[in-house]
Amino acid sequence: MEFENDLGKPWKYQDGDFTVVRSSIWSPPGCHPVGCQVKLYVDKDGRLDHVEGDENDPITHGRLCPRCIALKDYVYNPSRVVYPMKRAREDRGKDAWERISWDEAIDLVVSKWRELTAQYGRETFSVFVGTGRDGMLQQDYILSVFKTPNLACGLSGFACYQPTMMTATMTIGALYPEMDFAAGLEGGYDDPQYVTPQMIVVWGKAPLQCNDAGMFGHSVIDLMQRGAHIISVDPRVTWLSTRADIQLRLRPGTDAAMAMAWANIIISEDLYDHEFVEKWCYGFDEFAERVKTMSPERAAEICGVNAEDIYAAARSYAAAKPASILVGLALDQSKNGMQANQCIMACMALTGNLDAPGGNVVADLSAPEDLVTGMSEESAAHNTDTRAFVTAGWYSMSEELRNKCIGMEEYPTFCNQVTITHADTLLKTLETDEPYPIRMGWIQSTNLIAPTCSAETKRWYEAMKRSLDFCFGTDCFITPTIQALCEVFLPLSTGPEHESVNRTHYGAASMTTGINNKAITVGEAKSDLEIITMFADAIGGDAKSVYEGPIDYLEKNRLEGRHSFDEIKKVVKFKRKVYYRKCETGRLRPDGQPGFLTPTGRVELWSSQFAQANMDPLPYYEEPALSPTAHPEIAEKYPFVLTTGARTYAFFHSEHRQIPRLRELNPNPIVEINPKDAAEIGIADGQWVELFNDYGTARFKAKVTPVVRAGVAMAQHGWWFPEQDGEEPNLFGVWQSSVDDLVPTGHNNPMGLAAPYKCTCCGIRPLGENLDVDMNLVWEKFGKLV
Ligand SMILES: Nc1nc2c(c(=O)[nH]1)N[C@H]1C(S)=C(S)[C@@H](COP(=O)(O)OP(=O)(O)OC[C@H]3O[C@@H](n4cnc5c(=O)[nH]c(N)nc54)[C@H](O)[C@@H]3O)O[C@H]1N2
Ligand SMILES: Nc1nc2c(c(=O)[nH]1)N[C@H]1C(S)=C(S)[C@@H](COP(=O)(O)OP(=O)(O)OC[C@H]3O[C@@H](n4cnc5c(=O)[nH]c(N)nc54)[C@H](O)[C@@H]3O)O[C@H]1N2
Ligand code: SF4
Ligand SMILES: [Mo]
Repeated sequence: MEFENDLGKPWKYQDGDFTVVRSSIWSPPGCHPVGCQVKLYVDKDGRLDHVEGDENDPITHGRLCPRCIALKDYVYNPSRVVYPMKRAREDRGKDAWERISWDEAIDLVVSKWRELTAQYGRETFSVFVGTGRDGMLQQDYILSVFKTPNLACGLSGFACYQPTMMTATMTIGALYPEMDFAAGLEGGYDDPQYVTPQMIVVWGKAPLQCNDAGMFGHSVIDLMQRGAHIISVDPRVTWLSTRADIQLRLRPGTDAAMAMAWANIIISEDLYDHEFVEKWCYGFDEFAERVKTMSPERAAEICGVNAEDIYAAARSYAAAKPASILVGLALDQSKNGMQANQCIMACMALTGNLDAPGGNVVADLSAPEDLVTGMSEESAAHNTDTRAFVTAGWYSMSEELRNKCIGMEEYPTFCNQVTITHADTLLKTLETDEPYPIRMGWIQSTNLIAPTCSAETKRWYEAMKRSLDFCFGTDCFITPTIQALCEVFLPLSTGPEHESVNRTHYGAASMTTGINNKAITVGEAKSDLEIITMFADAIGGDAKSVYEGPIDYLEKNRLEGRHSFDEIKKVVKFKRKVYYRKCETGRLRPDGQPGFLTPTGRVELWSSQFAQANMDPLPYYEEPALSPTAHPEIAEKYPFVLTTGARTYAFFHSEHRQIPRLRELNPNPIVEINPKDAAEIGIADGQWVELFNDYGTARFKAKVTPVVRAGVAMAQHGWWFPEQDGEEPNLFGVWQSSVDDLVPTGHNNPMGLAAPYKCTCCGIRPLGENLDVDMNLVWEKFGKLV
């Protein structure tokens, strides 16, 4: 336990009239678990006065993004609901909510659960979850309390890090290798063990906006200041790409061709690390043979970039020692993305950068003194669980029940490893009651119709309305999803209102552990942990066989040492030890043997686990199914490649639209279009347009800008308008700019993973109307805090 890392002030201290609580903050509001340390200034009345960055944070040194600075506006937002509420089923969609007590709310849910599961079986209850945040770490407990095999994420192909995780597990035998930004090292960038990467490849990722999965995005800038160079593989010009040595502005969805060409160059020009390959790689010859089919010239044609730039990029990456690659969401949001990632991870291994200081660090699951607990022996032994840190609840159910997980028949690898339903299959079940009806739902941590965790969103909305006899939701706000579907609302406390633990990379490849300290109380809102405890108490019986309450959860399951929460919370954040070249020391395998946790004990360039799971064991290029480039008949109707969801500083997915200060940064839903395209279809900068394809339509304000490639439309996701009428049919205007309505279901890879959120097609037509948001109205509605 590295208590000495904390050099700063005590976790709680007095500053004039304020009590300052230092906290490694997590959700709500949503964020990926970077856990940037904040100082929460609480006034004499126990109210949050303001938030500052904590200069004692060993990683961020007090830097914050606008969402944390605006935290107070979220906590005391006038539209926030801090009491439980109910309404009648026939009042779904109406503002007919009535305040009730927590006891009544829990009773209502549990009695409905007893009634419906008695009639239809435990599997009739589906718990809808969104992206990782506080709630995700408790998904395991939700399963162990409710014993349902149907934890559901509506994101098609679980196209958020699961494909990347699966690729890493099946080729490297560990969760994805993160860029080494010295986060776990005691001395940070100056630690004697650390080597600054000479080259950082930013591949389909926006680290500055996203701070994705616990990677402190700004560290890229820190490292640039220390000499790191940048290569950008992104169709868009970004702040980072304008500082890059080489920009590869590829056509969306073609990353596998690009990555194969990189591997081809590295092998054919003999730029690889022979010793590492000899000792630690499996299937080199077959892999080399396969990537040879993708010449840089062919890749250049597919990707729409210059072949010389591909050569230069692969050579510079291979020459830089060390070099690291940041892989992002773009690789999950294409059916062919796992193959791209397979090559990218192969490049890390081929160049000797895998698990090297300043390269990409392999996740350290088996380190005995700071083991990620909760990893069942079963999953550790078989290396089958990409979310190994959350499986106790899954294995607390009988095999018979687990086998009822929707999608198990078609995608057993997916369901068993991700321990979650297969989204597109669940959608069909909700539409047809096949193989059995889903009659009860919990909107636990998603705003799926907003649109976030859905594709062909209107279908989800209709299907859930028809299928669910009873539905309840937990959130801070009445979201469009809750307004459309729920009978009971359970108010959720925000980060400053509860205690929790914050592990970067969700504990999968943690570099730091932070403590989310409680500073204030607001209304009757409760945390995810408190809510699940109330359910466990009300249900009793086998609901408690795995679950022993939140204190147990915090103290035993999420802390690296055997220290009490009270002890550790004073530290606020500590670092996990980092070990390099773990394949040599036996740290990657439960049996302590050298090597990787794959069937061959090596990095499998020819993946035996891909082969077992019905996938080609070697990488290949597959053109996006709805590609206007490859299919003239598509191009005629829908000439643009549509890529969606690039993040902004202002919002976390569908959140923060009701925070005027953040909304000012991005008042309207934006689609970016290249000036050449705009001129051709007669669109002026700032004009409203409609995007359309076979699946739906959505309206956006056009930003005409050369930062986007010609032929590509880049649209934002997660839009709703909290300032608008919330009742059906308007539902806060949720259907106006619903970009996921244009994303098709049914385009996952053979394992059931990945989906074309970043490479589908659309047409664009100009609109006569001006739909600009009236920011005065937004300020009027949400500007005055309560
Ligand atoms: N077109 C397109 N669609 C996308 C994407 C894209 O790139 N393009 N990205 C996809 C990705 S990667 C993801 S992960 C999904 C995200 O999808 P979601 O997770 O559904 O998105 P959010 O809007 O962040 O969160 C939903 C709700 O959770 C609540 N919430 C926040 N914190 C907590 C908490 O700690 N506990 C609980 N119980 N609730 C909380 C929020 O108030 C919010 O209403 O969106 C996906 N949708
Ligand atoms: N502020 C903020 N931060 C967030 C979130 C948020 O909503 N807001 N969401 C969180 C979540 S759940 C996730 S999963 C992460 C995602 O974080 P990132 O991985 O950074 O994902 P994106 O911002 O969706 O996209 C990254 C880049 O991919 C580019 N891109 C688009 N299509 C392609 C393509 O086909 N190929 C390549 N190579 N690049 C492409 C985009 O131009 C963009 O610059 O962010 C997390 N952090
Ligand atoms: S990444 Fe930004 S929003 Fe998330 S905790 Fe850090 S400062 Fe706050
Ligand atoms: Mo995500």
